[in-house]
Amino acid sequence: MRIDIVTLFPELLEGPFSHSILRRAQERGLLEIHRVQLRDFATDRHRTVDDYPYGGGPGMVLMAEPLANCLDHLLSQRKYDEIVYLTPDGERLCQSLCNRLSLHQNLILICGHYKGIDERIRKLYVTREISIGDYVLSGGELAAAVLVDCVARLLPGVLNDEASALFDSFQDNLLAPPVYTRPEVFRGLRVPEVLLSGNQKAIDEWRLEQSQQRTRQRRPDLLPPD
Ligand code: 6GU
Repeated sequence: MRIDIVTLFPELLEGPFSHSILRRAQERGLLEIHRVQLRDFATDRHRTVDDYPYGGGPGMVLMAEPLANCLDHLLSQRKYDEIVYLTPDGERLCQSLCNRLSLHQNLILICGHYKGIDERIRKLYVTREISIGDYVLSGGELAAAVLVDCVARLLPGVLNDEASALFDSFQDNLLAPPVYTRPEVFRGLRVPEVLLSGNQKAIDEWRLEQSQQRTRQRRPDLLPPD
């Protein structure tokens, strides 16, 4: 998968992809991330990318022209499956959307700033608008990093134990069960006996029960209505 991220702050997107699973995914050639500096597509000598909103009000708006030039440049190189604009008024990101996005070959992510981007870019280019939750970030970069992380770990070959994404919280609308590792007793707290029993059927049943119980207690909204 190739992801082009259009941003005014490419430095914000260096750290998140340089370690651990995302780094390995890139080293293995499973994931290619390109940071595209929007300012390089400005048309005046001051390299202006934002301007005051028509109608007044606080904040600045990312201008249509630099964004259109940038997107036209990318679109002239290859076909993209989706052009995603990260915005708090977009569709809320969830695991099933990550699953669907992970099936694509080429994505563009647009990071907004200030009061957002000129509405005409949304009309003319953007195919999908995504929010990562009901709170406001100062820009789309952290949201883009979240989206890339969630999607990249689903690509075949990225996780070492390929089955492990299948058992994540949310993959089946259940929260994950508790996990334990050595030692058997820590500050007086024992690992549940069943996990030491070697009885895989009993272990699977216990995990399912714990998942259901956790989901009922913490996230009843995830359960089907009865
Ligand atoms: Cl995608 N962008 C910004 N600026 N804030 C957000 C968001 C995105 N998702 C949640 N809050």
